[in-house]
Amino acid sequence: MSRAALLDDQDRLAEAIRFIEEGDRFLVVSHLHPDGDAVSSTLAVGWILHKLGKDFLMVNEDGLPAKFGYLWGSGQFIRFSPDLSASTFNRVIAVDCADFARIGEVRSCFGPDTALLNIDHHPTNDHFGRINVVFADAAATVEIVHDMAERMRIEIDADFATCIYTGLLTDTGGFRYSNTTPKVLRTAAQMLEAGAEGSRLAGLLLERTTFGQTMLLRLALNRMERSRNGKIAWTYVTVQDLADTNATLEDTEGLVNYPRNIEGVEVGILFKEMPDGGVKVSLRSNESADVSVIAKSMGGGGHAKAAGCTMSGSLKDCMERMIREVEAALE
Ligand SMILES: [Mn+2]
Repeated sequence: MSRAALLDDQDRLAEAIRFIEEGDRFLVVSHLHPDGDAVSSTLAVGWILHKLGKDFLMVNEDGLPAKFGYLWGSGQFIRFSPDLSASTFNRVIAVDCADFARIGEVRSCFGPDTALLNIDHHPTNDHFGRINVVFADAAATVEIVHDMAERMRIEIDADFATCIYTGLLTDTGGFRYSNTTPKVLRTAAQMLEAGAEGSRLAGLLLERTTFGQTMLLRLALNRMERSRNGKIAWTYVTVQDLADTNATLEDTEGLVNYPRNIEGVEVGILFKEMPDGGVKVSLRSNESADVSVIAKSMGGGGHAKAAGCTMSGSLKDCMERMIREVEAALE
């Protein structure tokens, strides 16, 4: 990165710090269906505000996923309810939100003059804040929050370190994705030194499954199919499967990697029959194929290597149509 760009990043961070120091009362929000980075960056910002003796509320339209219950402040991560709209906040900090709409219902807590600090790492972020700290080269939003705390010279403890490590671990797929930079590993190392328990967190977040998840995986593996040339592999999950295995839709997360990971496969697909009709399709590609083009042509979207869409029709019909589309795209 150029020297000018780095200076600009430092200016943005300084602005964000001023925004925090000048206010007394904050609302901290993130995106719907919060993932590890969304939860961790919300709590890490809460931890900073707590250290500074500020008033704050952390609210999300969807509550805290139970597996993050070990994090500092998880008990104060509130699920939005309409009576919260009665209290408005004029300083809001949004973390890990690529666009304003992803904040969801919590927006009803914003006053007409709300000043918004937008801290994020998604390259598609549309800079919806008054102050925008959007660093697309950061692996996770927690990386930016950590840099803020460091710049503010707040002494980091094990609670904060565990939040930061959790966000780094989950957004880099366990330090495996291409966003795992030397800086990510240096920050992670510092968090271990500050008391984060790396192997415990990896076990909890990357390895542990529920019985329902494993039974669902067994069904999905049993049904794995592949195209004649071996370039497309797919499997599916029905509404009945979820009931039979006592699993939830969230338990299907990661299933699409099984077809994608097979040697020779270029596109892996997971079909999920939805309770309210339609079929949700997750597409993953390995090398050359840009699955976002296919997803977009079917009314969905995403990235070149990870995309999705929702189709209408029976599961069988949707599977046949989508596989034909992908075959055509690979020709
Ligand atoms: Mn993130």
